[in-house]
Amino acid sequence: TSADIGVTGLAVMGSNLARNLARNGNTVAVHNRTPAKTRSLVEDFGDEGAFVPAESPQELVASLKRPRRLITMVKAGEATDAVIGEFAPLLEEGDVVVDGGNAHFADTRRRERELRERGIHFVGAGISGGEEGALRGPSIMPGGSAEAYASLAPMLESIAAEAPDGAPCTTHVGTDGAGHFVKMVHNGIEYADMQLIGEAFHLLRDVAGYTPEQIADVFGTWNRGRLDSYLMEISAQVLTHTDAETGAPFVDAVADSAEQKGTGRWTVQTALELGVPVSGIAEAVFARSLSGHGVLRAASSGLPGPRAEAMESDAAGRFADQIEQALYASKLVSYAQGWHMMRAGAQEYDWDIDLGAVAAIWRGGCIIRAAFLDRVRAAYAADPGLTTLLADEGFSRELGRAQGDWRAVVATATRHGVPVPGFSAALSYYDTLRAGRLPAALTQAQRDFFGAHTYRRVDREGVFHTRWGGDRGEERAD
Ligand code: 2AM
Repeated sequence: TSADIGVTGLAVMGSNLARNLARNGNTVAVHNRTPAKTRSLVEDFGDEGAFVPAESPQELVASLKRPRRLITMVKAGEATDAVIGEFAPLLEEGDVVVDGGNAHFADTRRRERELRERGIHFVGAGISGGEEGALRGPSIMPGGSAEAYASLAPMLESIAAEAPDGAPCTTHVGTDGAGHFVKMVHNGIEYADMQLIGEAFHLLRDVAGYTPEQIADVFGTWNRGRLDSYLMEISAQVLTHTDAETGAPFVDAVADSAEQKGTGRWTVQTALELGVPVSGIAEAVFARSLSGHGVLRAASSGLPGPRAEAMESDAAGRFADQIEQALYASKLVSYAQGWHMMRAGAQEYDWDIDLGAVAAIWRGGCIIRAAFLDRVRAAYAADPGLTTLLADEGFSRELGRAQGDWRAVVATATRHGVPVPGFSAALSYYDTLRAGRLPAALTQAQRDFFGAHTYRRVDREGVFHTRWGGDRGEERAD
């Protein structure tokens, strides 16, 4: 009974998290269903800190100080339920179980409720940063009771990434599924970021005529400005890489069909249920999906496209600058949509989410870490009730400066037949929000015509219906 915390599930993420905990002075009990992994972890990395290997769940639980703290790092879904089912009977009131996997927040809510009935705290913690992050400092998004968070905070803060200002990249996000919910939105935003960078690449390659090497330079320049981010940096690195086998740019050797594990899809599904338009994220999910429809693409490859005029080389440099504006503005829209979704989720599930704090803990460790997130943090610090990030004074000024180039990029892409679903969906969202009047008025009239679905009027209160099939007189419908 000497271990500060237990980790069960010692695949790469679990092992690295256990090592991170041990390296930071915690005594870590480690367990895996297949004990060989436990042994090899201790053999290979035992000198990094204090590990207590356990061969069985009973042994693991017996080695923990009380109240016990146990992190499960197994696959989301049935495996997580199986592991919880195995450990819960061995635990006591006041013990804390943390699920560090990529669980769906609805599962986390259910598990939290079930364990709470037995007096056990359940914390669903989103962890981002991949394998490296788990080892050297991830962004950690824990959801659960305040009491459970208090008992975990020193440990989580010790292993989390540090933001540029030195703050640990973890905070108590909210109760039950709040942590896994914001992790889900994080991943949705990550999809959108990647899609937007992909569109910039596509335009620079096919319209501006740049080589991957030249595009890496452009990305490198952007990465020193307001687009400074981990994803921009690794994109530049990928583009300078040469394929060992063919000697061609590596990016040309990779099959152009993107896969997904499902968190982007979850984000969009949940957004649809909450009624939050996350069109930037949705377009990113659909773009990956469409890229993978090889048969459909082959059947469509003969469809006519525009005759594209080649771009002069001096125009290309100007175009690259415009793309930076389009990318920045579109990114801002995706983030605004993601934050709208977190606000809506917090309201629906009664979570007290500090929207600025979420931005703060994404400044380091996670895949979308970026200088930009400190701006988002500051926007919510200035106005915690901010309706949309787009309305923040600084951001709206930048959108004002970007919008001309943004439109030019979407227009040029369209003329050249280069798909920009991310840029154009973001621009449409922006223009929809700006619009004084929307054709939703006609939609409502159509609905009233064919289905007597009623409408409201601009000039007075009430609900109305027009007798379309009869004398076209108007009647009150409320
Ligand atoms: P294993 O090494 O015994 O397969 C990622 O798959 C991690 O989750 C691995 O450590 C794996 O253990 C563990 N895991 C997957 N399914 C599990 C289950 N049903 N019970 C316990 N551990 C499981």
